[in-house]
Amino acid sequence: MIAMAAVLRLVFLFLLCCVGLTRSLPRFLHGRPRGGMVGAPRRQTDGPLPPDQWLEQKLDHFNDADLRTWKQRYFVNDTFYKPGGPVFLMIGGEGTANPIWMVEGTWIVMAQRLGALCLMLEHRFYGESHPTPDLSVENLSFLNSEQALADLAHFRQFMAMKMNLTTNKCISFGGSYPGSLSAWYRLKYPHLVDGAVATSAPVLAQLDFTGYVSVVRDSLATTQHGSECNKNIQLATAQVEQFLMHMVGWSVISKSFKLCNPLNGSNPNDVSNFFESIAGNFFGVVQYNKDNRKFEGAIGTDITIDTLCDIMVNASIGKEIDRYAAVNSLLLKTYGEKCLDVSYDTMIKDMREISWKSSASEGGRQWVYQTCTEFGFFQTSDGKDQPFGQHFPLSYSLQMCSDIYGKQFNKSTLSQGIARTNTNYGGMGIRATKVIFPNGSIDPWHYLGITKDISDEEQAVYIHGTAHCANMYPKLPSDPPELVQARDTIFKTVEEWIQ
Ligand SMILES: *[C@@H]1O[C@H](CO)[C@@H](O)[C@H](O)[C@H]1NC(C)=O
Ligand SMILES: *[C@@H]1O[C@H](CO)[C@@H](O)[C@H](O)[C@H]1NC(C)=O
Ligand SMILES: *[C@@H]1O[C@H](CO)[C@@H](O)[C@H](O)[C@H]1NC(C)=O
Ligand SMILES: *[C@@H]1O[C@H](CO)[C@@H](O)[C@H](O)[C@H]1NC(C)=O
Ligand SMILES: *[C@@H]1O[C@H](CO)[C@@H](O)[C@H](O)[C@H]1NC(C)=O
Ligand SMILES: *[C@@H]1O[C@H](CO)[C@@H](O)[C@H](O)[C@H]1NC(C)=O
Ligand SMILES: CC(=O)N[C@H]1CO[C@H](CO)[C@@H](O)[C@@H]1O
Repeated sequence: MIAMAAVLRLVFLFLLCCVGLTRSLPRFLHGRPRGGMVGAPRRQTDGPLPPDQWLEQKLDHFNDADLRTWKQRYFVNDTFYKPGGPVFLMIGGEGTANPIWMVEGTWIVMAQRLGALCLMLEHRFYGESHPTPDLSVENLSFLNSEQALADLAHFRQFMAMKMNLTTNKCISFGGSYPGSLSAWYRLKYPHLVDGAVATSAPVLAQLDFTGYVSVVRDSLATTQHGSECNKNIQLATAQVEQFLMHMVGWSVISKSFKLCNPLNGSNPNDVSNFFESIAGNFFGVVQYNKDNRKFEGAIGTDITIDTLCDIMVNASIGKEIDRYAAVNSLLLKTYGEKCLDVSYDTMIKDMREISWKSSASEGGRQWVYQTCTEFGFFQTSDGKDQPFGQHFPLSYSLQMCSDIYGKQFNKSTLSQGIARTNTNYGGMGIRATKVIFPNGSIDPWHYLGITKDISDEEQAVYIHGTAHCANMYPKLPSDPPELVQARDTIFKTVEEWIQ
C-alpha cells in the first residue's frame, strides 16, 4: 500500500487538476498524486453536495456490434441555471470525481455570473464509474482517451434530451489530463461544445519526459535562495550515492530516510525507486506550489518550494544529505505516513491487483496503464543538467509497464501508441478553434502544453509563478496579479463564446 504510494506519487503527480481524491491520500507516481492530478478545493460553504446520478454508456463506442453497457456517474448543479443559458461541463480525470467541484472553484463563480448549468462527468474506470468487472489487462482495453471523449459526447446528448438543452451553448473545462480532454473534445466534437478551457493541459504525448525534471529545477531556482537550493540537492544526491557503495551506508540511508525496510543497495530497482521517491518529494511540491488548493492532505497544503529550499540551505540541520532527509521526513509527516516504502517488488505486486477493492484501483493502476499505452509522460532522470541523479531512467519506467501489465507492454508498443495519440490529436500543433490554454510558469507540465497563442482562436494565458491548475481554484486575497488577470481573461473569453 505504501509502496504503491511511491509509484503513484510519480505517475499521479501529473494529473490532479480537476477531480479530487476522497480516499486515502498518499503521494504520487508518474506525475499523478493518488486520486488524480487535480485535487478538489476546500469546501467554503455548508449544505449538502449534489447527489450521484447515473447514465447508461456503451462499453465500446467504436464497435456497433458490441452492445454491452455500464453505468457512468455524473453530478449536476442547476442552482444558477437560467433556462436557455450555457451548459458548463467539468471533465473528470484520473481519479474519483469529487462533488466539491460542484459548489467551489472558478467555474462555479463564472456559472453564477452567466446563469450556467454545471455538469461534471466522472471519467470511465475511475471513482465509481466501473465499465468492467475488474481491472484486468483485458478489461483495461476499454480505457483510453478516445472512449472517454465519446462518453462526453454521449453525455451531452443524453443531458440535452433529459433537460431540454438541445440549443444551449456548451463550454468544457478541465485541468491537467482533463485539460487535454477539454481541448480534444472541442477538436473532435466541435458541434457539441462551443469552447474549451484547457488548464495546464499536456497536449503532447511523449515517451521520455525529461523536461519535467528541468522545470522542477528551474522552479526551485526561483526561491530567494536562487541556485543554492539545486546545488545542495546535487550535493545531497552525491552523498547518497557514496553511501550506496557499501552495506553500512545502506543502513544509514534506511534510517535517515525512514525506509520501511532496510534498503538492499544491490537491487537496482529498489535503488531506482528510492531515488525517484526522494526526488518525488520535490516534484509534488513544485507541481502544486501555491495552487490555492486547500484541502486536507493535499500536496503542498502549506508546504511550498520555499519551505523545501529553506531546509536545503539550512546548515544547522546538518550536511546536505541530512537536509534532503529532513525534507523527506517533513513530507512523510505531512501525509501521515510512518515510513517510506521503496520496495519495487511490493509496489509491482500492489499495482498488479485487478480488483475494484484494491488500493491500486483508486486510480494508480488505471493511470499508469494510460501512460504505458497512450501517453508516456515518464518523468525520468535522463535529463543531463539536473540535481536529482540519473537513477530513474526511461528503462526503469518501461520495465514497470511490462512488470505490471505484461511483456507486450514494451517500448515499441508504447512508442506506437504515443505516435498514434499525437497523430490523432495533433500534439503541439493541435488545430482547434475556441480553446484557451491557461498554464502556470512553474508547472512542470507546461512543458508539454500550449504556451503561446497558436491563433486568435487558440489562446494561451500565462500565469507567472503559479503551478498546476491554479486558475481553477477559488480566489484568495493573496493571489498574484497574474492569476487574477488570468481568471478575468478566461471569464471574458467564455463570455464571448457563449454570445
Ligand atoms: C426547451 O427549450 C427551448 C429553448 O430554450 C424552449 O423554447 C422550449 O419551450 C423548451 N421546451 C420545453 C418542453 O421546456
Ligand atoms: C450550486 O453551487 C452553489 C455555490 O456553491 C451552492 O450554493 C448550491 O447549493 C449548489 N447547488 C446544488 C444543487 O448543489
Ligand atoms: C474482464 O476480464 C475478465 C477476466 O479478468 C473477463 O472474464 C471478462 O470477460 C472481461 N470483461 C470484459 C468486458 O472485457
Ligand atoms: C538484494 O538484491 C539482489 C539483487 O536483486 C538479490 O540478489 C539479493 O538477494 C538481495 N539481498 C537481500 C538481502 O534481499
Ligand atoms: C534551521 O534549522 C533549525 C533546526 O531545525 C531551525 O531551528 C532554524 O529555525 C532553521 N533556520 C532557518 C533560517 O530556517
Ligand atoms: C513488444 O511487444 C510486441 C507485442 O507483444 C511484440 O510483437 C514485440 O516483439 C515486442 N518488442 C520487443 C522489443 O520486445
Ligand atoms: C499559456 C501559458 O501559460 N503559457 C506559459 C506557460 O509557461 C511557459 C513557461 O514559463 C510560459 O513561457 C508561457 O508563456
